[in-house]
Amino acid sequence: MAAHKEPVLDIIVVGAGFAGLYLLYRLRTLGFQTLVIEAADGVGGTRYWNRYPGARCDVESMAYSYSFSESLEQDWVWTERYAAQPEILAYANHVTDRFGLRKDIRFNTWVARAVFTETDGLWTLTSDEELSFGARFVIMALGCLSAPHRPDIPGISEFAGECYHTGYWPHQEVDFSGKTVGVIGTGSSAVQAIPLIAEQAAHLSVFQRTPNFSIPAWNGPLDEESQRHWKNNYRTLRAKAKRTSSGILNMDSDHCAAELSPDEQLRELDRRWQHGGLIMWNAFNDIMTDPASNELAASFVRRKIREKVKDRKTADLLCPEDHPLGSKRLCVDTDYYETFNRKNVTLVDIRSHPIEKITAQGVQTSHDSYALDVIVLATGFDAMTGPMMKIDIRGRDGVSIERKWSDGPRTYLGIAIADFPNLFMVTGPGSPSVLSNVLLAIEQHVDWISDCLCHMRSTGFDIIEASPQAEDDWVIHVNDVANPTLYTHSDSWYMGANIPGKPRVFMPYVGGAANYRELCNEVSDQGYTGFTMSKSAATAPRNTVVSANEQQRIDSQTFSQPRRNSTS
Ligand code: NA7
Repeated sequence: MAAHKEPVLDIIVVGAGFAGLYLLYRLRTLGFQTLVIEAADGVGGTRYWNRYPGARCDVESMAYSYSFSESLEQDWVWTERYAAQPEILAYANHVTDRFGLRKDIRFNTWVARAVFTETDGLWTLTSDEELSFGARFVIMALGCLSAPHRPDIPGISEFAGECYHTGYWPHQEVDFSGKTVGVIGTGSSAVQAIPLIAEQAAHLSVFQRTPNFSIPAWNGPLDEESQRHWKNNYRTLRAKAKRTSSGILNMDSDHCAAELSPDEQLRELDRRWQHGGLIMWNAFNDIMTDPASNELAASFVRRKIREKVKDRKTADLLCPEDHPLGSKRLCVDTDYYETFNRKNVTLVDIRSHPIEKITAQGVQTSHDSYALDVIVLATGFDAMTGPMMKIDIRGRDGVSIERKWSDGPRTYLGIAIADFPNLFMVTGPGSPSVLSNVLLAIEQHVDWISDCLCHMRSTGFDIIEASPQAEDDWVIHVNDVANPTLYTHSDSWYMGANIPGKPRVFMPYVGGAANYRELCNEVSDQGYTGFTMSKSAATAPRNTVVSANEQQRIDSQTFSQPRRNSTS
């Protein structure tokens, strides 16, 4: 590897989604020279790409927002209980401009390779156009759901009509009016898109392999009173959310199902249904560990589906029977089930009659052919590990992330990886990430990583690395808490089961966001246990490795010193 000729930055962040934006704000404020590299021509990450009709958050807008700036919290006005994608993207752009972040983001640059060099302890990132960037630290802020999964259906490239993936939607509006449309997939994206596509299309065929549990959002304009309540109590509400297992208020339950009488169980399920959204996930505190408890909620939702869907056969097909409620991400909908009462909508059961191929004209199953003008692939993502694996990341001795994670992701705290010094991840596998309010999860990781970097700067170390033992122990712990739960009982993207050939490993940390936060704090409070810190060969004799909790103050500084202004 050639020595760096260009200036080497303190930190390169990859990704300008919600994680990358907050990282840039925080690191710049702390005086680190930071550059964000982003593949798109704008900020927003997942919210930039997922522009399909009906795309919106499934955590309520007032909570699905940054907490780091009180004035931002007070100034920004969300208009709906669950904000739609354009409004979330507008929020990301507002934050970018409000804090002057744009000038330190390099857009339209796809990072293809990231290589650590032992000799100088630096990372070199190379774009697909062979532009090279050097930094002491790399922080992967790639998002968990940013590598769209385009299934390898025979003939897919032969289709003569329009074909779109929900995770890679065109910027211009797609007009479905008068067209015959097929949606493949029935996860959250499809559940949000289908009712709106159905309103326009001449006919819509929904190709369903696995039905999902979907809970009504009861979305609508955000009334002034609830906005005022949130804005007057943001500190208390955020603090309360941080003490919960999901970072989402009103979600946790104090009762296991068996503690309640059948009437009380029903009242609780009904209360959560009437409230709407994800809180059905925790109707009882043993819902993800006790099959009987789970079945109470599952059968309640199935009854609701049957009440809504008029055609008996269609209703039966829409009722999930093959996985526990919540073991796949719950969907949150507006009129999803009702859409199947429309005359122009057909549910096609591709579990019984799989798609055999896509032809120039449309979809052919083992039972029938469907002529289509438009195919919408709502087929999800190579979640959590996919975004990292799309980059050729090389740590010590050239070891690749692909090889390192060939049997499933291995991380320490979902933040760091042994053999990949000075590389951090935000909401990486092994952290609660997708099982919690992701905005809170992002802020927790960014704050923790920033504090760690400040600690290193003040102690003079410039290399940090997770120890193999700490990583092994964390992987065991992540599995130990997941294995007794019902999460492992379904073919979900949490398990990597949606991607052919992907190792079947439960990837997020299911031990609870509040517990996890405490564990991370213990690690830092005790001097970064499980990490080793050292000085790079450029600034210290080789082998100056000091375990983090034994470290001594070293006078020379290898970072840029804190500065008041931003990096450019
Ligand atoms: P999901 O939830 O992974 O849903 C993808 C859907 O696509 C799901 O119904 C899949 O069926 C289906 N699928 C995937 N591949 C195929 C093939 N080859 N043939 C037929 N059907 C297929 O992705 P979403 O984008 O909806 O949501 C992702 C997350 O974003 C969501 O959980 C929220 O957190 C936000 P399967 O279930 O595999 O049988």
